[in-house]
Amino acid sequence: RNIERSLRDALAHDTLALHYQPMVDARNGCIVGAEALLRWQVDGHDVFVPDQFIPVAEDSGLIAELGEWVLRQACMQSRQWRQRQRAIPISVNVSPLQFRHERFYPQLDALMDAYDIGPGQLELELTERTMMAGGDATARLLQRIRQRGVRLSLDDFGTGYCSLSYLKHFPVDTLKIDRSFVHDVVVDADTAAITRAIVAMARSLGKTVVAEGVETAAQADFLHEAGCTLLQGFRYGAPMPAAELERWLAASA
Ligand code: G
Ligand code: G
Ligand code: MN
Ligand code: NA
Repeated sequence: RNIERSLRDALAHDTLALHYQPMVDARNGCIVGAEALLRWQVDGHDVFVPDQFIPVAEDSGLIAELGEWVLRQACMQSRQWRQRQRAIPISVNVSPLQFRHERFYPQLDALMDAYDIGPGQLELELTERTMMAGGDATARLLQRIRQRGVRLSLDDFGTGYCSLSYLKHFPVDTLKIDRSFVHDVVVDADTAAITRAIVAMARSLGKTVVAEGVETAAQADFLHEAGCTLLQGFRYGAPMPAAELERWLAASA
């Protein structure tokens, strides 16, 4: 395929970049983390968006290489912020096939060593689909990753088939409430009730709760009041180049 050839080229020539979206403390708006989001741009314009090229990378087998590139960039950035600014945890998205690839854990382990990434400084965002597939082997791998000091985050929570009671079986540190819920909390009473229940249950299980896609003050107020500790969304900042996030970090140091 056309995208596949271009993607090989982009990997070889560094047309790819990670952008970073701030996660803020719901109490005071301070940056306490960032989600890395892959961008493929020329002159500031998207060539393709991740929803187009990640599936191509998965189908063509390029995902292991692309995934390693992403992890390496995130680890390099983490070390740089630790040395030059202040350490903030970085969350990296991992696609299902990337996660199941035999090279995944060895790559992760080696990169943690190479860039001297401490416990809690790296978090992986996985969807329910990724965590539910693969049975015991997946469960063991998830445990191993956490024992390595890497946090696990359940991404897009609420869009899959997971029942609330199943939450206790997922070995995750963080739960990210999908932006479709966040969008509706202030307009739909049922969504508000469900979201309150999700946050309360997650907190009672000792998990950090992040709301994604926060765009308005009303949403932020609702979520903060419901007990959500971290907020992420255009209200605080869109995904931005590392240099831009650095200016924020400098300003809030
Ligand atoms: O915000 P954005 O449009 O970039 O993200 C679209 C989708 O692409 C999201 O579901 C996000 O999780 C995914 N995505 C973004 N960056 C990466 C990445 O580095 N690796 C993987 N596997 N998925 C990513
Ligand atoms: O699936 P995942 O949660 O990784 O997807 C992240 C995606 O959400 C990225 O494409 C990012 O650009 C997008 N995003 C981040 N903040 C907002 C927001 O406030 N509103 C909307 N509509 N999208 C957002
Ligand atoms: Mn994500
Ligand atoms: Na998400």
